[in-house]
Amino acid sequence: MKINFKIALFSALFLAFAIGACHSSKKTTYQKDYLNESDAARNQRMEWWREARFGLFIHWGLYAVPAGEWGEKNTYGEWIRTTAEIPLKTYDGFVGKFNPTQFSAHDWVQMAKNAGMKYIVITSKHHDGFAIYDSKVSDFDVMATPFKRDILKELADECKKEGIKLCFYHSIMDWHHPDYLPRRNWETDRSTKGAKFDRYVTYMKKQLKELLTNYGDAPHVLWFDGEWESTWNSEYGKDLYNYVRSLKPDIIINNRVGAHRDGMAGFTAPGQFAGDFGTPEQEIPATGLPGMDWESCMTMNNNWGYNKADKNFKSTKELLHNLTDIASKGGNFLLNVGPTAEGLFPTESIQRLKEIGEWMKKNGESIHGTLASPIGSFDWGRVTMKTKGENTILYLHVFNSPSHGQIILHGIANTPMGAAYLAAPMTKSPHFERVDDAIVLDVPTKLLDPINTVIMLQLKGKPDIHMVPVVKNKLTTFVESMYVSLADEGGNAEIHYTLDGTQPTIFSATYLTPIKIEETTTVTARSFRDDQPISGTMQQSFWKKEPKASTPVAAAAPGLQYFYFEGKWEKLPPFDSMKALKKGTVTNFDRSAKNKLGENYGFEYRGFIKLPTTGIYTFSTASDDGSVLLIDNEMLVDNDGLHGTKKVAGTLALQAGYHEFIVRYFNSVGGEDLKVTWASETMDEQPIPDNALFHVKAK
Ligand code: H79
Repeated sequence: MKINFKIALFSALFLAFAIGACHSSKKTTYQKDYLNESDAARNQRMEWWREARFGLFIHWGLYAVPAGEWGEKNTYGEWIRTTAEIPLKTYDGFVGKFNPTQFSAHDWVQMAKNAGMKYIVITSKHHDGFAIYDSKVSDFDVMATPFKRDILKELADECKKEGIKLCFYHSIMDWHHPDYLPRRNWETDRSTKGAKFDRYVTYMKKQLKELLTNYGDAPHVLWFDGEWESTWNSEYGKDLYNYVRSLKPDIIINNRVGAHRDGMAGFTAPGQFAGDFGTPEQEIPATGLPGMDWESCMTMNNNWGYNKADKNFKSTKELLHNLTDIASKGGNFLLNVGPTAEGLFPTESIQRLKEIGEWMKKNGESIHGTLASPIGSFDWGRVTMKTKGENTILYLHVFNSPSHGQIILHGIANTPMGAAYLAAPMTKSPHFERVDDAIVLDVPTKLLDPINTVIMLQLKGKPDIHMVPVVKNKLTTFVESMYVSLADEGGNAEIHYTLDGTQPTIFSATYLTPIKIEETTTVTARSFRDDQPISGTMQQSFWKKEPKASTPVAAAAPGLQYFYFEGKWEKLPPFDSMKALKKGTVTNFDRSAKNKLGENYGFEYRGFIKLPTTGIYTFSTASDDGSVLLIDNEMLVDNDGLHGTKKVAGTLALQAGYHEFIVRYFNSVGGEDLKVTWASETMDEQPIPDNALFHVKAK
């Protein structure tokens, strides 16, 4: 809510100068470039967050009033303003209806704390632009509702008391502020005349300053979102990062402050400004990412905001397995609750938080403050790790009893000192012994905990772990022959291998130089030291492929044919059966025929690609939004759908000469991008050059 007291203005200005920053949105200089930080300083700043491993996300705002229902449909969530295309004036009507009299900061914080969560991230402002706190620079805030209580203030006080770190989610995208651009394309009643994006950025910074100065030691994290629209860029992102840290140097900021997130996978494209941690959304990365901080956020049901009809809740078991999977890969889990307009958590969410808490009370030690598994993931479950003084603890999270009732942990050189059930230390401990490079534990078929039984395995000394030999080759196919390169990443070991699928022993061939193969072959390899195996066994097949025949082309002319289309699509329509608005030839993947706005259009490029040699070729498209690439009328790269810049590659064996070649691409709104590359055994990945692209002139 806005107040125009001169004093407030004066003190805001004074503060701005005192910290050496002003509200101008670009080219601000700060006393320090917070992006230039020593590893030690960064590690110290990230310490509590890395130890926490588990937090509560809360999506709460005006969208709780319609509770997911509008007109005929009841599948909406926090996006309802846009997905149901509700005009601004109508949406503003929810302000008078937001009166969550049953809200209790005490109850909310207790539920998070009892679930074993260490922090809470709540929406100070979501995309709809509504502030759930007392904002002096906006009338679209909680003080304009009948409730008139500063929700963040109450939560900040309660969290402080309970030792929970309160954090704020703040949307960059804003569907309410007149200066925010672009408008939604269905929104015809809000003129963009006079709108200035820079003025919006200044406004956003003023709100952030309120959030960073009025809530005691909160917020501990700023969680940005809605950064993917064409108006946001890295320059704004870096400036915002420095601005926030100049006001609160120890704060942690997510990667969505920048402009190069790789879609829902949530990581920032390499080489780009990436904030402090990656943010996979509704997904968990396949493996950990050494040296990277990340946090997977996830809903309990389908929606982030409250939807009264949405009963598609994940089970407590699934949620706990997600938490464990994420911890085993070195990430944090941010689990969401969407409270009602009365101020209550949905009963299903309360139930799940309670059950998670029951498990965490007994097993939380295997999650909090742990490190990623040093030995990967298993069919039977996951592993987390802690160092304790000079020694190491592996937490074996058993989801299913392993086949043959045994857990086999290959490649561990440390002496096992003890094993016990974490939740039931008095229960008879599982038997363990060393067999060659492995520690083998006997696990009963009936597990103590049907969700996740944690076995604590103590090892003597720091982790001394030797993973299986690594195959260095990118490709597993070849045409004539190939050289297979192996490496022992642990060092100080000898690799022995076989080419007939049998287990290598010390009498098998010793790996010295890359292995030449001329037929489809399975390579099996293991590391040995002092004639003893010290790793598990690696097995990889390499396939000999028949190259696709090329096509003779009589009158090849340089360049590709292009066909241009317009329409609103969520994935590629069948361009080959549609009438093109424009067509012609281009030397490469030129898009100058597109409309001025650069929105809702598509191209099909058609012709031949000429390959210099016979071999294995890899083609890729990196596009925002969707694209596909076809060779000889077969789909090789399927990169379709609405997404930020995303790269997909495909590999196949091809004869030298001409091959039919098609690339299709479309952009809806927001970022536009299309890059097409090729690579072969003898050629590094690069954009396909003009002189490889041809078409046959239509007669
Ligand atoms: O607040 C919750 C959601 O409302 C919000 N993020 C979570 C934490 C959210 N906003 N949008 N989405 C989720 C889905 C949007 C996906 C897309 Fe995109 C936006 C597809 C294309 C543009 C993100 C950016 C994925 C690719 C680029």
